[in-house]
Amino acid sequence: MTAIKSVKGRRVWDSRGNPTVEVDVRLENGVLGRAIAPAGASRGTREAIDLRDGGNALRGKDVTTALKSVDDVIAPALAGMDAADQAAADAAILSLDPSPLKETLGGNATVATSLAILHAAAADAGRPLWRHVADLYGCTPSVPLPEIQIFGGGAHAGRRVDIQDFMIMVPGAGSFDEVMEVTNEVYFAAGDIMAGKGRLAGVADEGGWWPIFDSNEEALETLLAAIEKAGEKPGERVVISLDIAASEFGKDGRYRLALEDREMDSSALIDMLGGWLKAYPIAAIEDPVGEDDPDGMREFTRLFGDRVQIIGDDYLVTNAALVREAQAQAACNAVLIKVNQAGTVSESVETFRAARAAGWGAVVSARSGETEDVSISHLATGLGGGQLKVGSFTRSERMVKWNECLRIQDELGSDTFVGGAPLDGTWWGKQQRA
Ligand code: 2PG
Ligand code: MG
Repeated sequence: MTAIKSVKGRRVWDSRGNPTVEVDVRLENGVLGRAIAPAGASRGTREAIDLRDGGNALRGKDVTTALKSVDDVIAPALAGMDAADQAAADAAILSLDPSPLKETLGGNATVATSLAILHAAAADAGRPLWRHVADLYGCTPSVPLPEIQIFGGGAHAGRRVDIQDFMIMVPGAGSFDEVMEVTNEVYFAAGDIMAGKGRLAGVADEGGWWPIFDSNEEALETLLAAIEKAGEKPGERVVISLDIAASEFGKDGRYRLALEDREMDSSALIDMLGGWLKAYPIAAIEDPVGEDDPDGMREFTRLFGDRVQIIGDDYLVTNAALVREAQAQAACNAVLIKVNQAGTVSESVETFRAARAAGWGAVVSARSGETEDVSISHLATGLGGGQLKVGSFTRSERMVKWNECLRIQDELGSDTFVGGAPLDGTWWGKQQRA
């Protein structure tokens, strides 16, 4: 056992230029673990609270209250505890804030601390973080399959298009390098097509192109054209995945597509998405309906759950109880794992396990506000059998995570690359087996 000596918060800045919480966990023997809290823009109402000071300074986004939680409340409770006992450390943090959404301490304070403990324990054991995670949770590590954004929309691109993430996956690739190569070709092909048509405005929050499209379908057509321009046959090595983020434009079963000035109910939205699933090689779809539309999610899953990965993000907020409830109701067949939605590593891993135990997919994910922290590349690898969603193919807060996966792959071997495995049973998996 190596005891925790000190826990110290620091204000640093994220990819959107907003303040965020960094935590240093120092052990008695001098070893350091450090992590930074990310921040979402399209947040689920049931996720851990990202505690901000409010007021006028720094547009209300300062984190001095969350830093006080770390220094004055969490630090004294963790001093002397064993850094290798992640479960006990996380339980101690939880006991300090029994509120369901961690509004007292702040989820940003708890997640940075929890991850920093994980880093400290790995460093103390002289192991890479992914190996520590695999050992701690008894998992077989594997290099994850990326989900990479080509253009942004929704809350990440001034709502220029309604749908938030237009992404590709390359499950037909044999290695992480191959995914990077193919994605580079598709990303720049998309940029060229958009620039050629006067449809390119810049880059969105996660580094995907900021589009000027007249409809959501134009986005899908452009993505398809980009895949082809890159020399790929859509639906073979490369497939499309979408984050609809429907809670951002829907409430109480009514949805409003601002771009097309159309309002629709849940079943019309499901029909529209069903049409896209027929017309385009879409292998995964996240939050197809709103977080407050369980009937819609059940219906969508009943209709399409056998051929497409249906990922709950805002709908499940990395909460194991919500995952089990959704499983009981046959809603979704995969979960997005965002450590800051849960607020601690232990709760996130519990959610991951609840998903995988029922044969669900589990996609470890970044937030739209990110930093140089690479914890999620290690978590996705160490937990094994997963997928990784980080954003696009530009901007260092994204590339640092993809590049870390390349380094991990060098250590672990490309034969552990997940490829199409987690998509088994989905539309793409069946295509592959046929
Ligand atoms: C999402 C994420 C990442 P945000 O909705 O999946 O794309 O966005 O961090 O803004 O919630
Ligand atoms: Mg999402």
